[in-house]
Amino acid sequence: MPPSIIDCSPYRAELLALASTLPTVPRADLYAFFEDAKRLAERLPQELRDGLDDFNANGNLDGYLLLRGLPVEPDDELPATPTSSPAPEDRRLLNMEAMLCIIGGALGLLSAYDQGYGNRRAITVLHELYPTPEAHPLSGETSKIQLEFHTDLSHHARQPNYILLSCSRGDHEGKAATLVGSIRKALPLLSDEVRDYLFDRVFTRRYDAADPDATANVKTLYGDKDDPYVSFNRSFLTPETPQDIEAFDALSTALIKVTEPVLLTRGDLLIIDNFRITHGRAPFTARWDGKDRWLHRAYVRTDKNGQLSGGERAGDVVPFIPRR
Ligand SMILES: O=C(O)CCC(=O)C(=O)O
Ligand SMILES: [Fe+2]
Repeated sequence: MPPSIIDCSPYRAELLALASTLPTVPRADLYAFFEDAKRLAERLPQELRDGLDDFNANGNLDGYLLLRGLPVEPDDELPATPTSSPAPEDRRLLNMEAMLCIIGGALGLLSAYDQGYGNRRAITVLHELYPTPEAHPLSGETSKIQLEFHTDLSHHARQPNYILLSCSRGDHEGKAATLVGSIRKALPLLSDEVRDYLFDRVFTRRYDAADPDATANVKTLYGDKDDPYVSFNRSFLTPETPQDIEAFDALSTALIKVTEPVLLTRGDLLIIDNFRITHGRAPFTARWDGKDRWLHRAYVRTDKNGQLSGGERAGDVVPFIPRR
C-alpha cells in the first residue's frame, strides 16, 4: 500500500511556478480557473503525480493522503482569517487555494453540491472553513465542540469521492486535529456476524429536520464485501431494531479505536477518501484575532460509484438526488 504522507517541500519552487500561471482572481471566472488548474495538474512533479494516481487507483490503508510542505504564503502576507462566507469575488488567489485546485484537478472534477435541504452557505466549489464567533460557545458548528464522525454528503446519490482540505492557518494551540477513522483498519475488528449484518443493510437518513418525508437510503457498509466502503453518521442514521443498534455500536467502536488525529498546519493539504473513512474534528479554542484556523475545502468527483454520467465539467453544480 502506498504511504499516506508525501513531503512536498522539495517541490516548493516548482509548485509556486505552476501556481503563478493561474488567473490571479479565481472567482472572476471559476470554470476557466478550474480548467487551467486541471491542465497544470499534468505538469505536477512526477513523483507527486505518481503518488496521487496511485492513491486514486488503489487508496491506502489509512484512507487519506496528506501533502505537507506546500508553498503557503508567509503568515503576514495572508489576509485575516474570514469570519463570513462566501469569500469576496475579487479576492486574489491564495497559494493554498491554488494547491487545492491543481491537486483536485489531478484527482477528478472539482464540484459544487446542492445538498437538498437548502445549503447553509452559497453553493460553490470553493468552501472556506473557519470558526464562527456568533456560534460561540454552544453550537455544534463552533470550535468548542467536537465535530462528530460523519461521511460528507452521504445522503446524496452522487456523494463525492474526495474531500480536499488545504490549510492556510492552523489553530493557535495545535488542538484542532481532523479525526479520521479508516474502514480498512476497522474491518478486521468487526465480527463476521456484524459485517454480514451491516453489509447492504439500508438505513433511513433524514436530511431535512423540517421535512419528515425528506429521507435518503444509506448503507453503512457496501461495495466489495472484502474491502467495503463505509458511510457513517451517528446523529443522522436511524437504527431501528436492537440488532441494528448492536451492529451500529460495534462499527462505531471499531472506527473510534482506529481513529487517527491529523493535525493540519499551514502548508498542509489533506485528501480524505470519503468512501473509506469517516471523519470529524477535535475541539479547539478560537481567539477571534484574525489568525484563527483557516482551511480551504473542495469536493472532487471521480468515475467511481456512479458519480459521473458523462459530459460533466469541473465547476459544475451537482443537482440534488437523494440516495436510494
Ligand atoms: O475542520 C475539519 O478538519 C474537518 C471539517 C469537515 O468535516 C469537513 O470539511 O467535511
Ligand atoms: Fe466533513
